[in-house]
Amino acid sequence: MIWDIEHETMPRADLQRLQQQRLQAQVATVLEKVPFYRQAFQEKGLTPAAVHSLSDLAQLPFTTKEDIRDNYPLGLAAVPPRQTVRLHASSGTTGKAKVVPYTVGDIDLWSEVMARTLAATGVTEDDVVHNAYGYGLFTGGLGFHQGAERIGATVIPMSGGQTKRQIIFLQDLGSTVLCCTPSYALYLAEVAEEMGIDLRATQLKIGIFGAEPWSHRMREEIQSKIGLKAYDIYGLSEIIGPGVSVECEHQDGLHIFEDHFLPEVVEPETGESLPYGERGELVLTTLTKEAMPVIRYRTGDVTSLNPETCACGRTLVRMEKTSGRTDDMLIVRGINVFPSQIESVLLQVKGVEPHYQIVVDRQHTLDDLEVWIEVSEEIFTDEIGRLEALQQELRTELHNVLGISARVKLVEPRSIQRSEGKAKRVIDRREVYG
Ligand code: DLL
Repeated sequence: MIWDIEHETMPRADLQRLQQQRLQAQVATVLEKVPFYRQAFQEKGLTPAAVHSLSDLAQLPFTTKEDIRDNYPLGLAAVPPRQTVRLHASSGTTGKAKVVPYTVGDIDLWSEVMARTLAATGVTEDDVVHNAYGYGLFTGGLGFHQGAERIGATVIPMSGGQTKRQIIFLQDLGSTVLCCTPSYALYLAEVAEEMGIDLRATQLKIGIFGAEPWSHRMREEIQSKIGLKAYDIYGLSEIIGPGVSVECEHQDGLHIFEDHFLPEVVEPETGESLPYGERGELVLTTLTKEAMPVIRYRTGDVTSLNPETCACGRTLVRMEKTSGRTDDMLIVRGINVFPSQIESVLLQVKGVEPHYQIVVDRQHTLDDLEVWIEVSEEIFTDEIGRLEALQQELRTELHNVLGISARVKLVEPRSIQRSEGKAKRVIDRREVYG
């Protein structure tokens, strides 16, 4: 279903006109209210009049994660604290938290884009939404909550944790929609199985999974274990939270709500804009944010854009399912390796579970890549010869996909830590030695 026909199916020429007007207004606001942007524009010799058309966007300065951290906690805010009604924060793996303020208007915008998001996956007021994204500083819980309420669905604000209780409720409360990270969805399936409960027999029909990269094969795995249709949702705190883009029923890319978030793809090294279709780093500019508008934010996420009208009727550009982050991308012996590539291999090989961890180390001067992979219960109790054959098969498959050799360590079922939120897939020990 399309929640906002006017904006989601607008002819692209009209949409671009709207984006341009909004961009001009957003630039004027940051230049008036945020000293950081005044300085960044001055350094490039730019005035507010620099933005005549959307093509001028490419000259504007970027905003990075470091800029948000350097201005911790609220140095990039464009409104005084009394107009702020909520703060969220995302921690990341290192350094200070990125704190994000919201006005009443921002919360309204967020509810609206989340209503569009849920509607795109088929959620209506008749649905019961089991929301297992974490409530709190993380934007997942409250973001989904607001969107589901706006649609008029029934929300169960589960948050993360209490996995057995989640499963009982999934069964007893007639939930039709499951919202959580893809790794937690798999964990729910695993615990349900241990409890002797078949989630495929519940009312669940839609799953909305995101907040971390996951492959198409992982989608198939989740769909077959839980018995629902799994949709990808993308977003980030610095822009709004979840609600930047989502798949529609055709699942051929994620529609970006472009009337609010203006996307570009740039070459990660040079920052040069790339044409539609080419893969690079996603850069987003907010068009209607009040408390913390951001200009050309370097998301670090790798994708490409497709502007063709979708079979669903939406004219909104589609981003390819992200293959990972520029900073998650491991460079091992000079070769780029994405955790998602490893995941797709695991999901292809019989006898292993998609629970894995990647350990990169440095032996003398050479990078060493080791993948810890859980074997299935059945294989684990089998004879040694079968384990060795499996290990060899994985080594060969990983080499085929990655182009470099990796050591494979098979570990016991359930020995890799499960996550209630985002899974931690990579341990890079090279940083420790410098
Ligand atoms: O993860 C917001 C969110 C919540 C999105 C619930 C979807 C569902 P942050 O904690 O700020 O916000 O993390 C944002 O997570 O830059 C991506 O690297 C990654 N990410 C989010 N969604 C996806 C996805 C939320 N569908 C960062 N696929 C982003 C791949 C994703 N990566």
